[in-house]
Amino acid sequence: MASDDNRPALTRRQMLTGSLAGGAAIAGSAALVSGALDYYLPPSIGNIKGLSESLGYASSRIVQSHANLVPEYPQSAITMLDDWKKDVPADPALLPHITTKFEHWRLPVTGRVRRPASFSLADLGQMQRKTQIIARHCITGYSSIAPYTGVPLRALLEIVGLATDVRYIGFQSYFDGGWDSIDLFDAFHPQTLLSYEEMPGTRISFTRGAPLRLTAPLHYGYKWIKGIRSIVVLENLDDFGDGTGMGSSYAAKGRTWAASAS
Ligand SMILES: Nc1nc2c(c(=O)[nH]1)N[C@H]1C(S)=C(S)[C@@H](COP(=O)(O)O)O[C@H]1N2
Ligand SMILES: [Mo]
Repeated sequence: MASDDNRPALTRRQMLTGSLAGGAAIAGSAALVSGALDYYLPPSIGNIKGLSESLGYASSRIVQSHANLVPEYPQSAITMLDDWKKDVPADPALLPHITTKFEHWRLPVTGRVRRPASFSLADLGQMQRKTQIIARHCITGYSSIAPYTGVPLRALLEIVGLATDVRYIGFQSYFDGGWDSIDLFDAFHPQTLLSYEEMPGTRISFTRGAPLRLTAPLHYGYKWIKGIRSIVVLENLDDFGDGTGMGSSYAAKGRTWAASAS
């Protein structure tokens, strides 16, 4: 992991403002995302005494998540690796979308959601948009600093709404039939994006993960799933992927599900 030196220092005032804003954001999304609410709130939420405890708990989770922001770099820090030029075999299911420039492509979001939906790239482009230049560390030893533009996964999950029992978000890939999953802490992390542009204004290439690619800032590169085909919202990992409960095609091959890089 890169040194902490690039992380912006948080003043106490910023932390307080951040946690207040976080509290408001939680209150605001409560109606839409009860799964997230469960995640942020302790079991005592149901009584009056529980309310103040719950607010404290929620704000400390928000401060924790800010503390876990990875450094963002200036344009000058971007590295171009030969590795990017490597051809990634695309699933034949993607081929028709190449000629139509993904006009008819849809991302299905299914599972434990209140409003199952599918989204075109144009739909995703109209949601909240974030550009970030961050480091991606491969467990085999090479890192790159690259730009990613896309929609925060959180914004998409707020649109479909999570059931109260949700714990994981699963992804299926066009490339190599890969599948992986993250928990809600990662799903709601502000730097977890579904990235559709590799440079602002330039659609992501197949090598970099077209049509859509996850950034999982706290994790090794193998969790940064390329070529996302569908998203499934899960209560547990039992029936996901190969049905062994491992939650990740890489874990099924011997790596850890957590893939923690920090
Ligand atoms: N579907 C899919 N996604 C994938 C991979 C893969 O083989 N298939 N490789 C992963 C690994 S191991 C790394 S290190 C990063 C590399 O991302 P980059 O090419 O953008 O640097 O993509 C990840 N995403
Ligand atoms: Mo990797």
